[in-house]
Amino acid sequence: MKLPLFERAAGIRERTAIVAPEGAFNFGELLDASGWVATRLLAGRDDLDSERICYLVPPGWHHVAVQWGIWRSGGLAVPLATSHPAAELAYVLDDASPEAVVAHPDLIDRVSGVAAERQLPVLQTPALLAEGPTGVLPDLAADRSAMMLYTSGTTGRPKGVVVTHGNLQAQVSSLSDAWGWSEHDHILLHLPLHHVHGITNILTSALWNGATCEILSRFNAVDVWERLSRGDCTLYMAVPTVYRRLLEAWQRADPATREAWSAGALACRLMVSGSAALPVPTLERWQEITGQRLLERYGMTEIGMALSNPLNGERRAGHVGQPLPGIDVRLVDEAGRPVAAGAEGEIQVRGPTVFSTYWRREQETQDAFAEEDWFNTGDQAVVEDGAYRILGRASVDILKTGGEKISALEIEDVLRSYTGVVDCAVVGVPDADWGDRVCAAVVCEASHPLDVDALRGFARERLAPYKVPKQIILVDALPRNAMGKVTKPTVVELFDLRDVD
Ligand code: MCA
Ligand code: AMP
Repeated sequence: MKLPLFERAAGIRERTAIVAPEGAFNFGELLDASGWVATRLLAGRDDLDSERICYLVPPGWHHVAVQWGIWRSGGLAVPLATSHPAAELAYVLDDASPEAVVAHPDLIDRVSGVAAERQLPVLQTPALLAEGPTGVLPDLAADRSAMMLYTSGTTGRPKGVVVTHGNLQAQVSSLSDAWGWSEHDHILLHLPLHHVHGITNILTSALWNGATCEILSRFNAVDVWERLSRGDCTLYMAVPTVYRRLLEAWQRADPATREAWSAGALACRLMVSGSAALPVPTLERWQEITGQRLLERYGMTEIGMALSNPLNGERRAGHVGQPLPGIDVRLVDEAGRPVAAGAEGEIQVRGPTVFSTYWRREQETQDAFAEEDWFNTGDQAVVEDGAYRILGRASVDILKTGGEKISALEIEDVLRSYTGVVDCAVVGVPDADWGDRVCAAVVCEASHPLDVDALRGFARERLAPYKVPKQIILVDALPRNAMGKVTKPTVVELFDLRDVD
């Protein structure tokens, strides 16, 4: 069976698929280049049979050609985060146990050492996608694994969420119906390509619909405004922190520039916010300056998108709307029973969009599901006049900073491994810019004065930059309850609540 994503592309070879720092490429070029990548990865075999291929490639043409090439060879695509230090990359390589790593010349130094230590071959772009022979590529069924994205949870280190081609198709089809995607769409992409938001909602949705995805190498508020002001982008999607950055840049601009930028934003047919709660003042201010009412939606790596405000109809501030087409959503109480109308509960999701498994973690996969295939999201919500409102997460140890989900426990483990640290507590302090600002209270040995900058440097070598605490304070003891458990809400109070909307 041929996968519909590639079949559809074959029917529109001349349309522009990707505009990237490397140039503009049509669907025919994407099929050709990904065919050469797939043939090289196969190296004479019929099918990669879901072997993992990790790739560290900046957002752009090479990235997309490599992703499609892995898919077309029957491999399981494991994108590596371009912001991660070698230690985080090493963790993913150990967990995913890929057969090879693909690296872009700009990033190869970060991964070549850790790959060599594991005797993994490193294949380089652009050579991997240079013109060459195209062999026979395998036919793939929808239940074949497509990609694995790493996500933090309440236990242990990040887990690989395995998504099948069928899951991906269901996610993209649902969003296409709900948000009215068509081949006439043109969307900007600057979000990282190791998350569902960038990969599924933007890149794959565009390519599925024969639309154009224009990739910026990184986020810069002025660049985004300048690009929007050309008036030919139809869609824009980002996280709340990005909208806040855009508002700040607009505020700093002169009146003529503001007018041009606002007109560009108004020319879009839809602007979407998600990955974290959109503060109502951000939504309102955005509408004031652009005339656009942001559409807020809710999703998760394991399920894609589940809830969305409508394309046409009321987009209620502070709410995430209704279940998307084809997706079952319900709220349950602590015993797992559906709650009465209007009561709070945990969101459960079921449907063809829900992931297949956590990579090599059978028990955790089982624990994540209730009876009848309902996935437990760990998010609390309530339905008010037919629209869901997210109330927060069940666990205080899962934080969202600038749209990145992180585990406080993982950061604590790293801080505790630093000589002189006796104990620590990592918390998310409410912050208007980041959502949760990652902060740490640290207890150190009385005999061992601690250099906070050195501790931060230690963390920076081991953790993704967004996990490194923005603020570290030294305390004599951590606040604990009668059971001896650290009371995290009291730890939060040790830090400033800055300028929170
Ligand atoms: C960068 N920094 C951060 C973050 N990003 N700190 C905390 N949280 C962050 N998210 C730090 C850097 O380490 C650096 O610190 C300083 O901020 C400036 O870094 P820079 O790279 O210039 O930052 P930026 O380019 O302005 O990045 C901010 C950003 C980015 C654009 C908001 O974080 C971003 O693109 N976030 C979106 C992530 C995303 O796509 N999430 C979706 C996952 P220092 O100066 O100390 O070195 S959720 C998902 O996929 C689900 C399914 C869903 O619902 O969508
Ligand atoms: P991730 O697994 O990184 O995809 O993050 C998913 C989590 O982001 C969800 O479980 C929610 O906690 C949070 N999230 C996503 N969208 C929203 C939203 N619109 N409002 C509040 N939280 C959100």
